[in-house]
Order: sequence, then C-alpha cells, then structure tokens
Amino acid sequence: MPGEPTQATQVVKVGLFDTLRFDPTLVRVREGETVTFEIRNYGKTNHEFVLGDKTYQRQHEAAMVGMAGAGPPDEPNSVTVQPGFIKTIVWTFTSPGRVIFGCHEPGHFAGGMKGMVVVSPTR
Ligand SMILES: [Cu+2]
Repeated sequence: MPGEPTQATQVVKVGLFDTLRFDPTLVRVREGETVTFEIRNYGKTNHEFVLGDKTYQRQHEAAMVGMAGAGPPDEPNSVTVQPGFIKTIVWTFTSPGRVIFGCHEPGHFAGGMKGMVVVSPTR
C-alpha cells in the first residue's frame, strides 16, 4: 500500500536503462517496512516502474496496448519516467512474499525489464 515518506526506513535507488534492465533487479525488505524508491531513467527513451503482483503486471501490460507514446497517468505504485528524470514511490510492504516491478513500454517487459522485491516475514 502507499507509504508515508516519514516512515521510510530504506531508500532504494533504482536505475532504468535502455538495455531493458533495472539496476538493481532484486530488492530485499522486511514485512511492514516502508521503502522510498528513487527511480532514475538513465536511458534516452521513456521507462516505467510498475510495482505489483503478476496479475497486476499483466493488466498493466494490456492497458498499455494502444496507448502509443502517451502511457497511463502515474499512480502511487506506478510511474512513467522520462529520460534523465527521477521519480519517487513510497511503498509499505504489508505482507511477506514477492512483488514484481516492471516496465511496460512496448516490448520492454517481454524483453526482460523486470525485477523483484522479496519481502521477508518478521519473526
Ligand atoms: Cu522500459
């Protein structure tokens, strides 16, 4: 769920690259942790950072079809980052498991532009 910036215990800087890669591709957090993602586009084309499960990623991929160039508006869990720009997402990971982040500019997700947040349970 969307997080409170003041509650963030970790800042994760994520780079977006025209090689259709995120860096890092794996982020580890603890259940209940709030994370600030600083998402920077190092490429020359638009990229997205979309946080969600498999179903959500599939829906977002489908929604992008026919949105040539424009892309969907930013949401608390989803941003389009223009070349050279930085956008921030603050997210609280409420349950253990895996959450995917992906880019759904045409062909990017299929091309491997995805990564994973592993949320470990607190004991
Ligand atoms: Cu991309």
